[in-house]
Amino acid sequence: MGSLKERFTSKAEAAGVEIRNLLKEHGSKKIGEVTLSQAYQGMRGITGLVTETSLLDAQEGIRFRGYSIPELQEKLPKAPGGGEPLPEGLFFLMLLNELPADEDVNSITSIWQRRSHVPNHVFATIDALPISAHPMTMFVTGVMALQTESNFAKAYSAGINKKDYWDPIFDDTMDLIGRLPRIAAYIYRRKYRNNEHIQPDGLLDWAGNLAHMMGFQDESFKELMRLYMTIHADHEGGNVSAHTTHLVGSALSDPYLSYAAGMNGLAGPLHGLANQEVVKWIFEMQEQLGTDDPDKTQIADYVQKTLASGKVVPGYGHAVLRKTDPRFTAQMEFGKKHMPDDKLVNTVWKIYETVPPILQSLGKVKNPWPNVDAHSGALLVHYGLIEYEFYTVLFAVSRALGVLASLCWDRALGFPIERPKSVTTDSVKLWLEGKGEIWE
Ligand code: CMX
Repeated sequence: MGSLKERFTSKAEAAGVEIRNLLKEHGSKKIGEVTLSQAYQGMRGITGLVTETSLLDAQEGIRFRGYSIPELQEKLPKAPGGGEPLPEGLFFLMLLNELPADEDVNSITSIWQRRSHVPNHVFATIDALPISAHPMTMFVTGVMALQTESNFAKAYSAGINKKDYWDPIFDDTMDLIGRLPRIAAYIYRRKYRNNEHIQPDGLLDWAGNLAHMMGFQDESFKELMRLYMTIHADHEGGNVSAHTTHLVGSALSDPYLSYAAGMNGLAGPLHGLANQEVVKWIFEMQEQLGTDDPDKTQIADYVQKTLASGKVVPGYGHAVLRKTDPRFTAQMEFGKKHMPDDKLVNTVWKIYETVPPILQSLGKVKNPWPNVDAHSGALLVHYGLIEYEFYTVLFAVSRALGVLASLCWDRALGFPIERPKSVTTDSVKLWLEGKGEIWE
């Protein structure tokens, strides 16, 4: 069997040989062309990255190492008596490309438990921020303070051989993931619960413990956290948070620095902050309409007002997906099972029936369907987690699983520093006039 680390290194060595051979034989084959519009408009559709942990299909949605979300819900180990997958299992799958057995998942739970200690200076650093600071600001500040613990940074400074980089990167990954629930819960309790903190429960799984330390003891909330932490973990490599973590890591910045950089990207409203924006937008709608149970005509009017004021409808649209996000559907199923009569959850479902035709009618929105963020907040509100500014922190804790598993692969496969070519508009104009190549 071997330890997780031994199993990872033997998989990575084999994959490294396979990739070297593949590149020897096919390295000069073209996988696409780049248009001028793509260079100016967000590099949409350019295939230029390798990310092993998951792959996004525009029609079907995300697959983690080939498995869809419903398949993961069926195949990954669950907590005793639970029905949702344990995120430990997804991490194992992303890291090793293998479905875990129960004992694999239990072993990861205990590794993360053992490595969950957060030094006091991290809490002191968070405490130095005003209570009004956004939870994501506190979160990345906490992660940055934790960087003092990086094994990789110390090993690099001591002169580690480049073929061994992956080893302390792997250790940092396990340490950091183990510590994140503590940091997230600390921020929640500091900002919203009078600074009254709850110690971890050594018998709980990673997501269950996060719920517990935040103060949510309801078993179905713990189930929600297991599902939430699983479905938000990864969305292939090109999204802002994954790409940033990978890019910064390519400079051999350690996992703390790389992950914090990625999470600064997640904190943008067009990316992970959209989950808070959705609930804020619905609360504002309720206030303006004077009802917590708006009908579809009222919702349609409110959507038109949002668009007329030059804002996006949060939770809708995607740069790659072209159908309803299966992460939205998984949360909808959870809602139907656990809270079918919840008014806010029902409003989210009415919005789902109302928004797509309106966005479609604009003629420019490429994907009028809901993404993951359209649903997540309403489920949290149901359990009393109404402080929507905190939601992106939960997304960030989950996203660590995917981006850090990928970072382990990046270093194990020896990927070089990332450095695409950029051009200036003057150089483009000269090229269009036939006066030189665009890359000169
Ligand atoms: N509401 C209103 N307009 C929208 C829209 C929405 N939900 N989604 C896209 N559009 C608009 C764009 O703003 C753009 O308008 P302009 O040409 O006037 O600039 C036009 O439609 C074309 O955009 P697109 O090609 O369909 O979408 P992009 O790939 O550029 O952007 C995304 C994708 C997600 C940023 C965009 O759909 C959006 O802003 N959605 C709302 C925010 C959101 O939910 N983000 C979370 C995404 C998931 C995640 O990362 O967590």
